Amino acid sequence: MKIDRLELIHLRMPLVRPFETSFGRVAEKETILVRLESGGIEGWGESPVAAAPGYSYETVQTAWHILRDFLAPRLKDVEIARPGPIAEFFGFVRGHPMAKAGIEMAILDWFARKDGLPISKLLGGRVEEIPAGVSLGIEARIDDLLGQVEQAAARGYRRIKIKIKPRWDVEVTAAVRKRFPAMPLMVDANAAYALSDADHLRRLDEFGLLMIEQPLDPDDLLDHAKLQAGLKTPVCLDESIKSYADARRAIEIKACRVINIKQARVGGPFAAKALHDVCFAKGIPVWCGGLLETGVGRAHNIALATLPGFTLPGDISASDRYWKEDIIDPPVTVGANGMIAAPTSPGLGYTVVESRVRQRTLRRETVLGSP
Ligand code: OSB
Ligand code: MG
Repeated sequence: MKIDRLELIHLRMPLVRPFETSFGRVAEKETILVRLESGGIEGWGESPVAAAPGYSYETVQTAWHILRDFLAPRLKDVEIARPGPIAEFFGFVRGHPMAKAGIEMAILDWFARKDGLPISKLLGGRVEEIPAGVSLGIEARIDDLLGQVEQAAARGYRRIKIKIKPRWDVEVTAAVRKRFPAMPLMVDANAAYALSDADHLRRLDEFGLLMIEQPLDPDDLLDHAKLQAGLKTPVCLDESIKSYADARRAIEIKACRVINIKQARVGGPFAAKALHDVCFAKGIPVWCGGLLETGVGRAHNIALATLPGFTLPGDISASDRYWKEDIIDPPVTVGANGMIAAPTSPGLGYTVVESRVRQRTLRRETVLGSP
């Protein structure tokens, strides 16, 4: 396959509720969709960057630049024989995994459509449904958060994650745990603490949390290992794990007991699969994280989460937890059993509704092939 046309689409989508983490608050998600065409078949991917470099250094502007000026030109006249890691083409660009991931997802979707198979099959996924979890942001008041947890529990979510930061942590977790004694519960700090907070973080041990996600600086595996040694609650790493090699190191030095896999964070579906495989072999449970993706990125996350090592509910929620109207049809839904059915139809398994995409588009550019 040679790519006839590659398009970038910068979207801005209003969230149903502003989402606040330790690094900031967003009311509208900005993202980049990647659309490719070859022989009359299309393929869709998403680089779920943000407007600001809070979660990672990548933003809409940096990813657009890397995609348009480096990654897309590299694929001109290149014969792509199979879906697979595009690292072989993109090794000359250091970093920028989200930019790379958007293209790799689009290539995977293209091959899946050509073969008439769902993307989950091409990745090697096996199960037909995956457990849904939800990630709830920092709120102005504890009561507001309790209301959100209540709603999520009523919708059947199998696991609830709450965002924490200094002064929005122990008291908040205690209140949620008191109201929902049996709910599988975890917290995500997005790197808001230092090792000197270890005594404080140990207070979370009494709430029977599934895990604490990314408590410390992403670059500091060593301090995570020190923290984990004195903590009953398992440490899960998100921002720290940028590659298969990072996972190997983190497991080796016992910096974590669980890993959150995000395909956009590690450079694409096949890098994510490689990461999954090493964790599966070493008995480290993994779950699929999210970056407030539109339906396109979320469909790719659902497919990834069908791999056998994804034994824990991830941050894969229904479309209506994020958007009034998702850009895919049908929307992602969670059944009364708290499960999401992985599509069995070709490609993403959802239709990208171009009229809704156009409605939310800030910029669209053909970066390879004729406009
Ligand atoms: O740390 O997991 C995170 C959203 C944006 C950036 C970082 C994170 C998150 C989430 C929500 O927790 C994930 C989702 O539901 O898509
Ligand atoms: Mg996280």
